[in-house]
Amino acid sequence: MLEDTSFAILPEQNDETNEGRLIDIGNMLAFSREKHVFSFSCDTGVVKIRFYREDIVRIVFHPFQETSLKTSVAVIKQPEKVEVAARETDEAVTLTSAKLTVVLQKRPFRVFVYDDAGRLLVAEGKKGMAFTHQGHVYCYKRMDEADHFYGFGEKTGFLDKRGEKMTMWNTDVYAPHNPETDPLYQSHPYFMTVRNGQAHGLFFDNTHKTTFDFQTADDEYCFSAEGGAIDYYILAGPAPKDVLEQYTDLTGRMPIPPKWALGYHQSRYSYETEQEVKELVRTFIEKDIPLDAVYLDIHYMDGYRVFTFDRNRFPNPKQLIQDLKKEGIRVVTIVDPGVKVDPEYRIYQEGVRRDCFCKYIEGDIFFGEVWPGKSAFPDFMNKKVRRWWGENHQFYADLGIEGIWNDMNEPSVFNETKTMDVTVMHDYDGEWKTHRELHNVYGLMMGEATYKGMRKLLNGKRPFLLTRAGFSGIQRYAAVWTGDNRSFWEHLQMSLPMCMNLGLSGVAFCGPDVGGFAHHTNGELLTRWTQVGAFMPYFRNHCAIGFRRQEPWAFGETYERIIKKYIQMRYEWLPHLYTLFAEAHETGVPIMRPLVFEYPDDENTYNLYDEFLVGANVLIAPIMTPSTTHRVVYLPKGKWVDYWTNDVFEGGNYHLIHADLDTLPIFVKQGSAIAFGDVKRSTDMRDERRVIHVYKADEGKAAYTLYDDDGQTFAYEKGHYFRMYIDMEYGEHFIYIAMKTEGTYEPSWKLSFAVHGATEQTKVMVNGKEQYGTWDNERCILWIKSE
Ligand code: MIG
Repeated sequence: MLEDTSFAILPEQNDETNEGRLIDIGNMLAFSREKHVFSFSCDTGVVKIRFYREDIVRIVFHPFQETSLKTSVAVIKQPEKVEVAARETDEAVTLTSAKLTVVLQKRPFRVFVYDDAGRLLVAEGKKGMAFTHQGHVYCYKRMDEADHFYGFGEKTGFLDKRGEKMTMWNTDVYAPHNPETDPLYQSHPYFMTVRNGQAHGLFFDNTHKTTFDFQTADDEYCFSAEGGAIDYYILAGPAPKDVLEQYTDLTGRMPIPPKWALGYHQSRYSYETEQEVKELVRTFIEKDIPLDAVYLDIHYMDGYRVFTFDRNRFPNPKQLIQDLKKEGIRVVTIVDPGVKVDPEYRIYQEGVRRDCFCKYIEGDIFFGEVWPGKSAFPDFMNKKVRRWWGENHQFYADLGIEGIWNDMNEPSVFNETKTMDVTVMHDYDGEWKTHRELHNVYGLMMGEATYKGMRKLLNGKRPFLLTRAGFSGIQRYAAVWTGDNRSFWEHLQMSLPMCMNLGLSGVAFCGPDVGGFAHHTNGELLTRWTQVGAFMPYFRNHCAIGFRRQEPWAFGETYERIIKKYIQMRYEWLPHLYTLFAEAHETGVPIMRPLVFEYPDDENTYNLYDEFLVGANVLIAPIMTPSTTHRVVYLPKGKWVDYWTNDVFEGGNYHLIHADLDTLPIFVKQGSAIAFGDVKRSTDMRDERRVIHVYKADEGKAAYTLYDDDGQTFAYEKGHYFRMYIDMEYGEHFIYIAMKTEGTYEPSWKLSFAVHGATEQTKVMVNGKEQYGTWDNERCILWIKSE
């Protein structure tokens, strides 16, 4: 027993003050400038500051080694050359760019950041930067009474994270996902502060386990890490969309996904045989329910060996995949990182021979139990390994597969710590780093390996990648689904703030398992969940082994009819959604937005978690409790049109709304427009029409931009796309529409307009020519053909 040895009187055992004693950074002793880098020597080390843009400044302090300006793999931006004026007084050094002013107080060293209007964005007080001798680093900031906090990636709970304490450490949590369940699969050490209608951002670029504490004190918050440097960026805002643009300039944006990735996807753990998949697809076709992808979970593999097919269960995968593709349906296969230890298995052999697996410092491969049994884990931190892994996807590409699903990539290991030993080493392109430091980016780098590999293999076609784990920057490679939720109403409710905060963290393409993964769903829950899912960026129904089936028809005709209607609506709304995906690709803004994103002046929106916006002007207020046909909807300022009835509601108010089981409450902002396409069985089917639904106001101007392209290649990167700028001008009795197009892509569809809020007499001019529409008396829509 340890107690019986000298261990019992070891100094650390008895020194309670040693653990966690905070050491302040101390005073500034000297300041120097070398071109774009400003250095401040302090009592305990050197702080370096560099502007990345006029509106982005980076601050770094390493208490234990030379302060380096190397970034983590999250950051892809090179700093720009920014004009910065430096001024020194007895008390402080001031650095000023066109957009930001950073004041470095000397005694003690404290950081203050102001925007160009002189507003104090970030301030330090009693505490600033600090550390412990155990290697933990801390950064304290003042918390204003008016501060509200968003982002942090994938977290349970409500929208506003004020009052919360959150940890970033990618973790496989099968159950439960409760309000206090933290962390989950993703780490995004980033947040946005909204204060009195203005926003700024903070990105803490540290891959260790980090903690964000808005709970311990009322007037200060703290972000901290178990190792590494205090290395953070202040993003000036001032609007939420500016913060997103700044943050995704640093960490990257989503490529435009293939259109099929935006359709309805059906999954189950697992569709176990070729026969089962065929029957599934046949049912979708017979019932005329749209479908773009079927997922193959772990049963498709031979003994859970990645890059194999079980030939008993799937005798002819190539044929199957071809046949499905003829129907416009893709197959997405799961790929986990764990490689089965089996000397006769090519991937394992290659991995060992080429030195691709994570190892202990002494050279022994790390083995862990996962689905295949004892397994080794590729070291994705290494470029050669990433290339090797990527190239192996030839196996899938040859079968006609264009979509890959990365699971268990936290990495999850069946042991007490749930992951790889933190002392395992990574060969970070020649530098040795422990898993303790790089754990949180394992999934991100697996994503890079997979995405880049598939992109090469698909000869110009866009791959689709879905991932469970990730870190800041994961949006560059993958869509994110929120892991193992359950078939509870509470989990439907939770999926809204979770996905909205993911969106505010740069992950525009995300969604939960519709219907719930574990536990038994029911018809009503599946129906309500499908209604919401149809308007979330990623739309997949997925269910765990051993639980009640939850395909659209699983609960009888009444539910099936409604579920089908909403899946069809997804396809009708696709042109609008696709336009929003293109916007996210270009500017980093989310597709699914909390109301605070568009209305940061309106405090009613600050913790509004049970409604969301699709783009700027469509508001979704789902029913998320059982046996419920009414709810309160908050509409922000402006006039809002009920999508179903065309009734107009005054914003800045709460309204009691009635919604039967087959109604998802949807409101469209008066004055705005939405592009619709045809209901199709798959996104592969030809587009015949585009209808721009215009929600006419009595006065004013508005604009809508419609984006389109071939939906499957990267030609859009070279200007082969279609963009139409539509300007609307409204008067009581008229509407003027002007259009301009851009890009070389010529769509196959014909354009028309549907004007809501008009009368038969409303005068319509399109590009200066008067149009004579058809009046639809029943729906109160004026239909206008264009050209
Ligand atoms: O521990 O592959 O989150 O979607 O169906 C279970 C089987 C492993 C976890 C994923 C889930 C998937 C399941 N996987």
